[in-house]
Amino acid sequence: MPSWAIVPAPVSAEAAEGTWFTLGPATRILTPPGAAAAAAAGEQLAAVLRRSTGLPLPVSAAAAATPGDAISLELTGDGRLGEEGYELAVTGESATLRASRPAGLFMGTQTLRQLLPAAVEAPTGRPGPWRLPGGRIADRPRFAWRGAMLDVARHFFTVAEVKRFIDLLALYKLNVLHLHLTDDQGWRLAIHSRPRLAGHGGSTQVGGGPGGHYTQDQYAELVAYARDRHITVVPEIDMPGHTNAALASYAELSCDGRPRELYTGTEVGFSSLCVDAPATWRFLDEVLGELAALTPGPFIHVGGDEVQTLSDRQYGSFVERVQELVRSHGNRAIGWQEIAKARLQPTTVAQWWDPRSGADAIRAAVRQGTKLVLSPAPMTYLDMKYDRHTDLGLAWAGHVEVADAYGWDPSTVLEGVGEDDVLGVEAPLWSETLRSIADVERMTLPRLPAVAEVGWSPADARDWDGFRRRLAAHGPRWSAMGVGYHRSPQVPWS
Ligand code: TNX
Repeated sequence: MPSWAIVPAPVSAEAAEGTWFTLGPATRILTPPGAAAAAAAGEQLAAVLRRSTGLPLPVSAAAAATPGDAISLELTGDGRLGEEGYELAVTGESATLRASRPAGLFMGTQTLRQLLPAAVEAPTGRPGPWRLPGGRIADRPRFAWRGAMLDVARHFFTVAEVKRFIDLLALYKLNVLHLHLTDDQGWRLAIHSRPRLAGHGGSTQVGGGPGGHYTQDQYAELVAYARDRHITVVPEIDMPGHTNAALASYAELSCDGRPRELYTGTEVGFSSLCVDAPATWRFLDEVLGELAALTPGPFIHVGGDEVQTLSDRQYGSFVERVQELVRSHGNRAIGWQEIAKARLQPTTVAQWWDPRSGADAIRAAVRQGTKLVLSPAPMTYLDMKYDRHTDLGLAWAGHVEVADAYGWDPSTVLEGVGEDDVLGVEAPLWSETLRSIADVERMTLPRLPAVAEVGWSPADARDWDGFRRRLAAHGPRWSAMGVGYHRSPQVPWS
């Protein structure tokens, strides 16, 4: 494998030593004629490169096959490279990116960015030269679901801040943004039929700040921004627990009919919807109906974690009924691992997070055909401290250093669960201790790229020592982007 610092590592790469393609004033970006989504990948690449290089890089539909002095994006017209796979060939005269689908072209342009000098990420002009190393890459993802979760409930993050987070996902070829939209401390999405959810339930956050929420237009803007980067937003409405903000907004959701006080602490497990009350099911039908209308992707996350106030029977029948409700609105349900205690429909997905408990129920569900998203806290939780010196974050699952985030394999990490049972991986970032997007970035980098490589790269393309060297080259890239990161002592930063 050449010494290129591509993260996640591609399936195969071969350098043509001594060959370089230098971008210049005459370089063009060519896109497949008549394919709007593919043309968009070319425009997005141009937008990144123009700011720092100052080159015009005009984007136009290709007239003939692969001319010189161009970055050519081509669609193969068959399914050979899969939904997200691509091939990149760089000679002294041109760069050619081939994919079967627009998503593959987009993924390939992320590799192209990473092959250029770090300064290419700067928002304003830099000197260059802007050279791509010659060679060939063939690449496609190992898993279909490669996600990150952002908790906008414990602390609220604005549309502009979430877009910055999406930009990081895109750079590392992640394709799912799971938004944790509701919790005890805040309800962050306007629901027209229930205006007090956002208006009252969204009015605070952990520590008592002003909170905030997204209007439906703002939320749709986030979904579109992600979709333009081939990222699907999976919205989460946590239930039946983690619902204090809803209980504070609508008294009929509690069995005693009394409104709860807004909550700004960080305890978990105390709140629950009144699971047998008709008012609860009217409420959930309205909320999930409005959410389904805003959700182009198939999945809606229904939470289901850490309920301590219900019997197993109550919990199980709640989950079974809610997955049916999600289905009735045309979506597939995903929930935290606890939902494996219920009878799951074959299309429902469980998200494994807590290796301390529940493994038998998960294995039983998997034997019935349930697919898993893997988010084991000791490896993937971006809110865990790196080490004892980290000021931000929690430590209930231990410390998560870069080597922990990197050093595991999805097909062996949980006994009784193999490659085919795994839909993919996801790194959750809970925000109890994170008050700003700078805090978010410092916990996300450099661990998110580690999880991205676990989800994308074949096992035989991965090794820790190579990874930490490649990762080190991304520090200057993040600095050029104006994004902060944790200088983990495990990575040989220059
Ligand atoms: C557990 S992970 C939770 C969250 C907390 C997180 C903190 C999960 C499904 N539930 O409510 O924010 O730990 O690390």
